[in-house]
Amino acid sequence: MNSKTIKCILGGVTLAIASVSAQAEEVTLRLVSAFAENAIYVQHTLPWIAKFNQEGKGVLQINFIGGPKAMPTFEVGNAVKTGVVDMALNTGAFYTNVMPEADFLKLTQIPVSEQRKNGAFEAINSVWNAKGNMQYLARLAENQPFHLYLNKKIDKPDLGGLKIRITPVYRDFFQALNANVITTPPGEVYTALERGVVDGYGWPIGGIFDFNWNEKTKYRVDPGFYDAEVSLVMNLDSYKRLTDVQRAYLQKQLLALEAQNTFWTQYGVDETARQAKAGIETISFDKATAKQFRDKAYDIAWAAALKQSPDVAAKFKALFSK
Ligand code: 173
Repeated sequence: MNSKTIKCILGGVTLAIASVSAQAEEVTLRLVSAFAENAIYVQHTLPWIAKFNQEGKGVLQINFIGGPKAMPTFEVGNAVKTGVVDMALNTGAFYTNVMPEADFLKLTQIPVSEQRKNGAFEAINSVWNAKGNMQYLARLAENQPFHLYLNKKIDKPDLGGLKIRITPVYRDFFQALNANVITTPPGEVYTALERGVVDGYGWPIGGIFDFNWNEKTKYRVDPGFYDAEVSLVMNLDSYKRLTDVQRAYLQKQLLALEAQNTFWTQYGVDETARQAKAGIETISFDKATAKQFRDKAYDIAWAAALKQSPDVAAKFKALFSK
């Protein structure tokens, strides 16, 4: 046997050991959240992470690093794209800097269980893979419409003269209602309200108590519009690096997480009651105006989406609508 052959055999042995250990080795995924740790989305997910780690010993683990104190909200998307972290709990509005299409997910009008069946999930992933270097894993919030919260009374859907805190979710709609808009992450809303920098803000039906915004909120405008999309996403390379066993384990747990989405309907009801109890008044319009308001929200958002990214928006619109 010459030395080249020996090297070759040794190399083969090393490779074989490497592949065996790759199969057996537990992998830990680093997860950051774009929402603060006390936010309902994180609180809802922490028990799932604990169970994930309990049942995934020797296979796959999640290391929850933290929220915006660990990484600023609007930087999380890029950190997932580049692999600085493996996973994030995030919403599309916070990573339009990675791909503008991320914000389109607020426009889904069918449950995520149906999105998995009708091709919407694959359509999302083909964009997320190609443009964001991300795998879209699971949607962990559903049935959470967005609302406009105000400190000044309005009697018609006109926000002329009002300064409203936004994210990309609300931009086109609130601007179409004549608002002056200011983009901030959730972490800056309390101070903005306290200092009178804004007269109101957009947020889903639930969660304003998590940040004490109730102390600085007089009115909620009904009806709600869109559906808050909060999801787990993963760096595509990290996802591809998983073994089949690890990926199957992840998938099983992701479906279990989505199966808990029934939580959100009652949560929305409870949060509505809690707001009323806290003295937050509801501003509502007559039936026809309310319908116009909601229709306008969707019309404006789809028009903006179709302008921004015609092919993706057209495909999503067909798959996301009722
Ligand atoms: O208002 C926001 O910060 C926002 O865009 C959002 C998106 C999903 C859930 C909660 C808030």
